[in-house]
Amino acid sequence: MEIYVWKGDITSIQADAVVNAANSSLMGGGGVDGAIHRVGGPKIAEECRILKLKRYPNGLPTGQCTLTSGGQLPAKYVIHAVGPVWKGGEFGEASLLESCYRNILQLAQERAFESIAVPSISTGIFAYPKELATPIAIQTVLDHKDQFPRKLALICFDKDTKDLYEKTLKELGVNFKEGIQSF
Ligand code: AR6
Repeated sequence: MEIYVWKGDITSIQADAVVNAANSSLMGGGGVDGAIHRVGGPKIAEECRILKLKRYPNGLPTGQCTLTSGGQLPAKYVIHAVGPVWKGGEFGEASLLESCYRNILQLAQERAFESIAVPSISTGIFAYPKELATPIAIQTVLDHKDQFPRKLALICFDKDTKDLYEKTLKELGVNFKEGIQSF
C-alpha cells in the first residue's frame, strides 16, 4: 500500500472511495459529512435514508461503516463511517476508533478498491484529541498495508493534523508521499 498525506478538502478527491466521518443516523451533519452531502448531491442522502430504513433501523453502530455511491463527487463511492464521540478516553473510544479504521479497510479489501481517501475521523465535531487519534489511524492502516487499497490518502483539513501525521509516519520509518499529484 502506498500512503499519501494531503492537506485539503476530501470532496475534491478522485478515488474509488472517500470516507465520510458520519454519525449513526446517516442523516448528514457538519464537517466532512456536510461537505460530502453538499458536493455529492441528494443521491447520497437518498441512499443513506434507504440503508437506515432497511439495514440500520437503530442507526449504524459506532465503529462500523457502510457504502453508498459517490453521487456527484469525483469519487465513485462513499464509505460512511461512525467514529466515537470523545468523552474523556475511558469509554472505549480508542478501540472504537480502531474498529472504525479496521472496518473501513476491510470494506476496501472486500471491494478491491484501488484508492481510498480518509479524513481524520472523530477529531472535529466529535472532539477526539488529534494527537491521540493520529497514531491509532496510522497503526491500523499499517496493520492492513499488504491488502487493498493499493493507495490510501490521509486527508488533513489543517496544518496541525498534517504535521502530526507526517511526524508519526516519520517516527515509524514509514515512506509516504506528500500531496496527491499521482493519486
Ligand atoms: N475535508 C477533509 N477534512 C475535513 C473536511 C473536509 N471537507 N471538513 C472537516 N474536516 P468532522 P467528526 C476535518 O467534524 O469529528 C458531523 O456533524 C476536520 O478538521 O467532520 O468525526 C457528522 O454528521 C477534522 O479533523 O467529523 C457527525 O455528527 C476531521 O475532518 C460528526 O460531525 C473530522 O471532523 C462527526 O464528527
